[in-house]
Amino acid sequence: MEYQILKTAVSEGIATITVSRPQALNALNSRFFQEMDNLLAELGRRDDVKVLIITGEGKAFAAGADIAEMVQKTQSEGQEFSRAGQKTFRSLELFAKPVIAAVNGFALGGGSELALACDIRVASTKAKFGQPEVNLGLIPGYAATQRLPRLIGLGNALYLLLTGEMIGAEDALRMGLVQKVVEPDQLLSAVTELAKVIASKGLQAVRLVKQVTRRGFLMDFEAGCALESEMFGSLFGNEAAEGMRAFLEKRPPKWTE
Ligand code: CO8
Repeated sequence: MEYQILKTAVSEGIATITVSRPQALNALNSRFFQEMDNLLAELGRRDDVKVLIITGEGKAFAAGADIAEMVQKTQSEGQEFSRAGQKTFRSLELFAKPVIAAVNGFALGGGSELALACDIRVASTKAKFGQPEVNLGLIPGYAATQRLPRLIGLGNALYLLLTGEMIGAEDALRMGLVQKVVEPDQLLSAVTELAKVIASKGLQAVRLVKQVTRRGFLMDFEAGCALESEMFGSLFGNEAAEGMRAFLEKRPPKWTE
């Protein structure tokens, strides 16, 4: 597939995807979702990609779903547009490798929902977050009503969803919406460093941390613990043997790719 909106660079095990439609503040249209589906399938198959970074070109991460495309939709088309986007963001959430959002600017509506589907969010001091759907007579359609309360608590989520207020990076940090805030010119280097730290760990362990934590979060406690024990056990005689042996031999581990 020829990518018109998503630019990808892969280096040292880290793939950086840049949403590049700056003239529309990276508003998410149907083409974006087609490209993202395709790209996730491609990058998922590549052993040389261990961590994914998603960022935006220009002054936005993504300023929402494309209002110009949505305005003409009927009820059933609106529902379908929502479902298709939810499916893409769910694939991102379940992507086998960790995904970090490097939020460079506006992350509004669907753009905020894109960040919410990532595993970790790092924001530039210039980032702005919000769920302005109510300003348009809409509600979120890419699962912010579901992910936001799970991530930042019901009170904070309802505050953002009901007011449509745009908040800055420091407020987002206080609410737990982002994990770190850095200066704009340091955003990509800081996120790349973070990605490198993760990429240096045991590959299977990293994948299982994501899988067990995400799946377990939606299970009851006992079922989640049972899943953890099963996956914990699966690493023995495997990657964990090398990791523990390396510790005892006082040397860095040599992970198999
Ligand atoms: N969709 C389409 N075009 C957009 C969008 C968008 N979401 N956001 C910005 N643009 C366009 C503008 O129309 C403008 O285009 P043009 O130059 O052709 O006039 C260009 O980008 C630049 O934007 P502005 O001139 O407005 O830039 P400002 O710096 O003045 O303002 C803002 C920046 C504050 C971010 C402003 O652009 C804005 O408020 N944008 C809309 C934000 C918004 O409401 N987002 C939520 C959209 S709804 C949504 O995401 C629902 C998701 C679920 C959908 C489920 C499917 C049904």
